[in-house]
Amino acid sequence: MISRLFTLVLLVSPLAHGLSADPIYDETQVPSYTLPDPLVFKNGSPVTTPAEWEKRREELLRLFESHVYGKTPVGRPTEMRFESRKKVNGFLGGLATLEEIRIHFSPAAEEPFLDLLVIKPSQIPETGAPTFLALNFNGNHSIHPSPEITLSGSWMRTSEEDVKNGLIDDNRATENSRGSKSSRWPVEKLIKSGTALATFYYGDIDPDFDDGFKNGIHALFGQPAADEWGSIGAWAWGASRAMDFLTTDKDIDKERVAIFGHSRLGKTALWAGARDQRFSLVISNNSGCGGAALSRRCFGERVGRINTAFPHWFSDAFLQYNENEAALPVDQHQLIALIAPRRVYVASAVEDEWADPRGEFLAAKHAGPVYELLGKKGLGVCDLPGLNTPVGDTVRYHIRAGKHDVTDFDWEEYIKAIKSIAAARR
Ligand code: GTR
Repeated sequence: MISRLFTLVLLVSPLAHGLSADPIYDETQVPSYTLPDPLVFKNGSPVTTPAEWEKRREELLRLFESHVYGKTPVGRPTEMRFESRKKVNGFLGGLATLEEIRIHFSPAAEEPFLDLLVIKPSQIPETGAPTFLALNFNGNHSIHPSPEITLSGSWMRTSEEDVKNGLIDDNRATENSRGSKSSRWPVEKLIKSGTALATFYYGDIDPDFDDGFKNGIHALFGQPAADEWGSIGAWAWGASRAMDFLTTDKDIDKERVAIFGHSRLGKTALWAGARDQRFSLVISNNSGCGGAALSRRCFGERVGRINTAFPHWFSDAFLQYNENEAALPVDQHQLIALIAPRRVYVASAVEDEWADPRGEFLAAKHAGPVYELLGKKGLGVCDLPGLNTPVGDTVRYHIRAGKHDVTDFDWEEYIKAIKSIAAARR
């Protein structure tokens, strides 16, 4: 039997084997590493057919649950319900309609809930509109200045700058914060392209601070065990509940729903997309460590650092890989492979070294063999492309000029990617 081991030997420095907690910013200091093969079962036997991949996929999902993100409850609470709270026709000067839906998880408790904002083009084709389901950091009202969007009353993370600028007061959003993140949300551009946008505030599902999992959705399901979901697992689960609603809306093309997230929400989008096969395109925008970047490169943010700064994001089991990335039974190219044969778009920014753009590129590339086994093409290039030059098709990648952010360039490419998927047949 031929093992499909592939080894990446990079320049090794005797001083750096990834043993120190310090981030590496120099390619020559990246330790040599061997990536675990997505196409070899835990017991060493190779995966050679799509049917075998289905079994390997389950095995890999369990490994990511047990060692990285934690086990997540399967499916929706039986008593979950959707409440339409607002509908506006003639939004954006008549270009769009707006609807606000509250997803209730339990009849017994008002909280937690998920407030989903859905903005659709006024003219919807027979097949429904391709739709971005996007998690946001600052409340639905932060994506656009319109007073029609309800101001979130949920707990918000804050920074000195947000307080100084009067955007957040006592961890609650103020009226000033309407549209405060609109540079990252070109709503008119999306609508004019014929796509719909559904978005929700991630803190509705789990407020982003380490409270020992007392609040958010964890309060409803009970204290997680060491191998159960952290906040990324919870946010990803929330995305699937938002998808549950979208499948009830005839204006949405169910075959063309993309899950989108930036940074920690890019990590979330990948985990949501790996688990939930209803997402036909998964977009990781500058997701970095614990997202698209290979952990074994130890470049930029590292496992030990992320687990220290954000102890609530992953399961406690992930802690054992602090300063010990080589011992991980998985690496992030396998997370991307879990999305196969569906589309995935990994996007980096050249100044975002903390997120390791090259590591994000390599993970997308090394997911390729799984795509090929399933009859699709992988990334199709060996080397990091030039700036602002997307490569690949089913697996697509770009590195754009600039810093850690979401820009119009990114969205223009995501629009092309979602529109290249065939519309649902009706
Ligand atoms: C950083 C964190 C990154 C990334 C980012 C964000 O502080 O180190 O992993 O998630 O936050 O989400 O904005």
